[in-house]
Amino acid sequence: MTDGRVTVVLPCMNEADALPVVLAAMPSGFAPLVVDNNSTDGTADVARRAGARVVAESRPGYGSAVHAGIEAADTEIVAVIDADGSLNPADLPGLVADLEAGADMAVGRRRATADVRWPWHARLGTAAVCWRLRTRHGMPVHDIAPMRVARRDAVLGLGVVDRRSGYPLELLVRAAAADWKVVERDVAYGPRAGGKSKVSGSVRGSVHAALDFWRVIS
Ligand SMILES: Nc1nc2c(ncn2[C@@H]2O[C@H](COP(=O)(O)OP(=O)(O)O)[C@@H](O)[C@H]2O)c(=O)[nH]1
Ligand SMILES: [Mg+2]
Repeated sequence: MTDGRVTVVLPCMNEADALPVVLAAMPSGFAPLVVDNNSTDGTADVARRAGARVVAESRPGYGSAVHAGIEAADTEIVAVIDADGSLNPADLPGLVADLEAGADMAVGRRRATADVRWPWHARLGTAAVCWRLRTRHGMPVHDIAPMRVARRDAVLGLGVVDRRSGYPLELLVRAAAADWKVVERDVAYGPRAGGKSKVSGSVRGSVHAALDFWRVIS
């Protein structure tokens, strides 16, 4: 059992360096659930030492880890946030407030802090995909739900099948099809607290993400 009101799913692939910073910033009432995706840097031990619950998911991919975490959650409300320290868990209570005010899902819109490294190809990809989400799917968002809060059973009920980087995008497409009320609010986006980027920081990661996005949205 978690003792928190909200389970915070943290998909992790080698985030031992950044994770302590993220876990230390967890507001009270938010119980971290680290999903360790074949890390080789001791991520699971670091998480346990910091008091987080840990589940292992051997199938690779961001979506695999997120899905495993939501399934393992034992609270009505679940949050998902990156484990690299670029997003601040202190922004989670605001999203939960939106949910409690009637939203089916509350999502963050990244707003860069002064020192962030946010590659142009990542920004452009996000902008293009969100334009498509707004015009084709009527989903009023400007970011691809990098941080989100929703009810566990409802999210599982949407039946998202992507298990890689396309997961958050498919979630938004399915939420639109299900007529969900999705509320977006600004959240701070800063540099990683440590470790290495797996997605937008490299050409390989960016190409994979772009292909995953295209599969979902085309
Ligand atoms: N489980 C799992 N998590 C991943 C994978 N790729 C990225 N992540 C996690 O997703 C979050 C965002 O990835 P990150 O490397 O920061 O991507 P960036 O923000 O585009 O540089 C981090 O918490 C990563 O550990 C993956 O293949 N499997
Ligand atoms: Mg990141």
